[in-house]
Amino acid sequence: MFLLPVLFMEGNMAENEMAMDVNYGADDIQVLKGLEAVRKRPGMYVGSSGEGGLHHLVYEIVDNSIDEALAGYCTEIDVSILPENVIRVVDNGRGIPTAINHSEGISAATVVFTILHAGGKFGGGGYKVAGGLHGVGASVVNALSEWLEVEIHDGKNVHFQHFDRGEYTEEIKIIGETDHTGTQVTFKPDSEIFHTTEFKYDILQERLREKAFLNGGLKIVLSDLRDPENPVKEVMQYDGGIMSYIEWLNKKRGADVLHPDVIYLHGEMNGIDVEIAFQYTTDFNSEVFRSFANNIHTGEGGTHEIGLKKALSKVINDYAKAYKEANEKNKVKKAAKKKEDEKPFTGFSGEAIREAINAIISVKLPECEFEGQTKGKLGNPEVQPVVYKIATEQLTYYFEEHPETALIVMNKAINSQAARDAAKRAMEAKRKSVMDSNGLPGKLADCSESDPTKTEIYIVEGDSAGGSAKNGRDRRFQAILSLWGKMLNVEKARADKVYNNDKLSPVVKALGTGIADEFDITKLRYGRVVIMADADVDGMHIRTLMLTFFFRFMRPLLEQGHVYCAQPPLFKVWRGKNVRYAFSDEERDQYIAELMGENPNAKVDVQRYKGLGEMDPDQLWETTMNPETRTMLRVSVEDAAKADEIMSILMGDKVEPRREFIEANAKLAVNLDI
Ligand code: TTJ
Repeated sequence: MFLLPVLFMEGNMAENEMAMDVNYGADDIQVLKGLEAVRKRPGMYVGSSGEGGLHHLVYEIVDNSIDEALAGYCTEIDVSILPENVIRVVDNGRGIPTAINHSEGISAATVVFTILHAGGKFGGGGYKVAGGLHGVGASVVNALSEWLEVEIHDGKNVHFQHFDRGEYTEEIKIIGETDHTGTQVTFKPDSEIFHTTEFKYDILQERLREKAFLNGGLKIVLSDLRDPENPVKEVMQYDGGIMSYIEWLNKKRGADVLHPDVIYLHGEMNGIDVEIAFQYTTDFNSEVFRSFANNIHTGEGGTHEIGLKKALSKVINDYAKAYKEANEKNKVKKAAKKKEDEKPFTGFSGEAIREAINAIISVKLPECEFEGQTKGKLGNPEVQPVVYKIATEQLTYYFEEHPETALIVMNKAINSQAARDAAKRAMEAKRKSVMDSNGLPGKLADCSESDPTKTEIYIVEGDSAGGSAKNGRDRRFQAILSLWGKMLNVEKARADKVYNNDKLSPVVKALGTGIADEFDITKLRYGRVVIMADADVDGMHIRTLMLTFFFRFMRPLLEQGHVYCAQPPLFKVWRGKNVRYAFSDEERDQYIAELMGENPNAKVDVQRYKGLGEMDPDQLWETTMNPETRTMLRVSVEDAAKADEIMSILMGDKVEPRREFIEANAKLAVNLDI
């Protein structure tokens, strides 16, 4: 198996506390203070000083060009990774104004790159985003770059300015003539700030492709020129916008579609622009909503998503009701009334309506409020009724225009509802039989505490690891559940099958919440649900399966931050009695060096843990389970959504997406030591 991205979630890296070495000049004291603040706490401005923050720099610059495109003046944005991980962004917009900005007394372009939050003032009427990390602007990128250069073509002259760590010694100047307009920014992220300065092509590709889909027609070119032998270039331009995005996602997932047309709804009201595209697939039990506000992915959903879900329920239920009534009238006429038709139409549940949907909603508004754990949830209350109104009106109209699609969607809802009702009956029966015993699975070593705010459960694969965990734990608040048996292919499973699966049903019983429509968070028996699997490929497989299961059947568990991945060490490094545990190759090498000290002949031993089972209970406690010393990663809904997507690709019927995925990730697979 080749499963990955989920596992490389960025940990809570310590913020960089490095102080900056600056000379305070009387005039630019404000500017320097601003830049210093950014360098002192990069996490506050770009999210982290790790990989995420590093890539954020690129989006921050590209967003300026996208604003120019939204204003209607820019059609192409070129992003290049140059040798030594230097980034260059070039657009063909009007060019940042270079004239003196009167409030600051310097060139507007210089203001953009040196004064915090200046970006918006010159944004050319695009949508601005308040709060959170978004739209913090070019000055932040400048402050966090070893150097940055801007070149502006205004149709006549080429203007140029150079900065070092956000500061300049020379004013902006003309260095040549030009016959076109546009802006070019080149920068090298500061290795004094970032733990890593190595850009990952795939990360940039995914995000820039998303931007290209969200801004239909806009041409974004991504190049990787780091290896002169092997230059990479990719053009991303999608005239169909989010409709193309749906088609692309379905293809990538290997999902078959239930109806040929992607349903597209679009409207504007009260200054809020709404765009929706969706299509049903044969991937039952999957429900994918991808939502955006001002081009920013809202992984935790929010008011736009709620508005759309309500509209779907309303229109599809109304359609089915009208359809049934029309049918009954016909039948009365024919005097051939069947018994089942006498039952009143009670409607479909939201889950049944949404089963197997693949949907995108993108809203644009003057000012977004982001909330939630990761600021990934749209909070603006005024958005919900606007989305609801536009979506209900347009979808009703769409169904009138496309009755063949409407019928397919309605029949899908009927089938989904029937399957759910059947599953519910099966669960009811099953639960009765479970309740006859003590209700808890045999492989559960429970804890003595019962207050879920204090307890945690470790889900462990395999008996030897389970044994170590059981003996190493603090039994007062830590429960251990060993998994065994064959993993159910969650992809194909409907809720009733989960209860009959010998691997998943113990998890369901131990957590106490039930699943799917019946899920009830108030019944959760453990506040933290920790997946503890080996740091190898099999471990990743299990993690991916578990996360997919939680994503599909217990999503609120993820939304409310109850799910974690334990982080067992990869190496034990020791010299005599002095023992260290390393979680990466780098850390291992660092500890070896530290333990050797000045003595080149010192004997330092290294053990690579092949699995959790190799650790004795004390080691497992100390490195992985002890709240005082362990690191655990909380799993976000987005991490789980990624796992779900990988699962669909790997377990689906289609060979092509699987082959593509494996090929694309073969590099990583090698790194993973397979
Ligand atoms: C502002 O209004 C007058 C005409 O130009 C508008 C503008 O600033 N356009 C603009 C900015 N296009 N591109 C940018 C830009 C591009 C990059 C790569 C980086 C930055 C900070 C801005």
